[in-house]
Amino acid sequence: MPQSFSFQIQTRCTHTHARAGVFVTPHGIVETPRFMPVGTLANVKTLTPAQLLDTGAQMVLSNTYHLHLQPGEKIVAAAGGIHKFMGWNGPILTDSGGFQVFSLSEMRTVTEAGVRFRSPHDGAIIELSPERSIEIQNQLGADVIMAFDECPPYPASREDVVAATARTVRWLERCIAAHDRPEAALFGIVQGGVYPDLRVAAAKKLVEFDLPGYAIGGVSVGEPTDLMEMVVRVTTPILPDHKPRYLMGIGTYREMAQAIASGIDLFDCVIPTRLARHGAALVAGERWNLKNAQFREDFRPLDPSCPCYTCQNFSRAYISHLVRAKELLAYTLLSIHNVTELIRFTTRIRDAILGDRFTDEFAQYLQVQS
Ligand code: PRF
Ligand code: ZN
Repeated sequence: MPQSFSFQIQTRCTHTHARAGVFVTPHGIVETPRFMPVGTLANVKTLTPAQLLDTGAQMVLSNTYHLHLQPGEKIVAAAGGIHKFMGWNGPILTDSGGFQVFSLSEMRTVTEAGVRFRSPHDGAIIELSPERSIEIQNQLGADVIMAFDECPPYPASREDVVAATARTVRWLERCIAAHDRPEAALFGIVQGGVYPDLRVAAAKKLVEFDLPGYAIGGVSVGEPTDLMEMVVRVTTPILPDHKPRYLMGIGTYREMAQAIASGIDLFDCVIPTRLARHGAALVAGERWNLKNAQFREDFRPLDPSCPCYTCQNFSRAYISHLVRAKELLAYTLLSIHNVTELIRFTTRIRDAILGDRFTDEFAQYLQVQS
């Protein structure tokens, strides 16, 4: 690991593979396990950095694909890097763009060289490759950068997944060769679809590169939850114990609790901010639509036990009113609550691991599904 990074495990759960750790980056620490809010276009939608800090956020995720399309990495670099540009002085991780090209772009062609697609803004042809992705990410200047990978869809034939997984390993070698900025830690991404032997083989390959951290990708692409949990269970033991592990694009209670029990440390997901923009709140493990009539005269906070600014100052009735009137403040208040809620879920698990109470307190999420 580059000098400015370290990962210390503080406590291990005595019943599962869960661990509580501290990941040190050049822009501060990340106490794990932890949920990372998504700031795709160099902002977590509707939140100022001060509001974001109050949610308990430590590391924030941003996106190579989106920032390359607009405003372009040159502008971010000219601003002094992504931290200065977006006014967030804490740790930042950028995703490589691989997954976004595969999930968001039409008319893409994939070759060994890389991916070619049309800009959804102006139709211009854009090419991303392992080298380009790393170069763009280094210009953006995040603390953690991700390898450029090929994420096969679900379902996909074994043959197709073998090819995508092998290509992801070859692309990783090119990412490592292109990466020349010690201020950033390059994480590798394990692909392999829902084939346990392919996952294990890919993870073994990646570990040979002795990277500062590893991610599990290619999950939550439409497969049933039990298959996703199986993938995490078989892959995690292969990854080095003393390096941070990141499960990409996951952010439901059960999936996070299960993955933490398998030894995952980091998560990201757009769920809390996307739900907020649809007028929904995450409360007591449920999704509440604030437009519902039941909230019109309900003067209690969203969640009386929540310490967030929204719950400390506003009622369900008020938020329901804002949502119905389509007032922009609705989305900010709901995002503050939802992001706080998911981070708080992971910090409650972290505290439980530190006190070795994880399996007692989170038993409802940990039963294996048949
Ligand atoms: N690869 C990358 N980013 C991702 C994923 C992936 O497989 C996922 C999987 N759902 C989310 N984000 N590079
Ligand atoms: Zn709240």
